[in-house]
Amino acid sequence: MEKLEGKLNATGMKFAIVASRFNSLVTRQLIAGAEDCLTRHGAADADITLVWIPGSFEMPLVAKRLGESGRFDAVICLGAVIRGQTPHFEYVAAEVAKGIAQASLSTGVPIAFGVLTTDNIEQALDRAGMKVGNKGADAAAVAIEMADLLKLMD
Ligand code: INI
Repeated sequence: MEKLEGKLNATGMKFAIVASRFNSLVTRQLIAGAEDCLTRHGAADADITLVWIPGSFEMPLVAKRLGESGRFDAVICLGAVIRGQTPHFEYVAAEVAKGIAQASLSTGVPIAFGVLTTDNIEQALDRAGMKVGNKGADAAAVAIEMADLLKLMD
């Protein structure tokens, strides 16, 4: 039986990280986790491009453009949408998730969803390197695995 499974080897791969400035207290920690994961798994620092955007709502368009550029093996989206901060929480969270999925499908480039959706800032910080791991690092690991898997499928 043939088995295809991506490995966590980022050597020679190029990544774009898209991060929102909104809630940057949280997103800076997600970026740190993602960078650490990428370089620990062999990515060169020069092969990581960080793109700042105003808020998570802007993420799908930028992720799509980065995917279309052909410059990156994978894109990692990092944001924090916090319920207490806006009555639009449901809309922003849903649109970002849908938009990122669409961008990945339309470009054929893996785009990892590292956007926290939480009730409050504490829950967000807990998932950005405090109590419950670092979702930026998790998203980066998914990006590496998916990029490797797609290469195997070429
Ligand atoms: N953007 C976020 O990334 N997180 C949030 O929690 C948030 N809240 O609470 O409003 C948020 N809003 C900004 C939004 O992403 C857009 O930048 C804005 O609507 C302009 O398009």
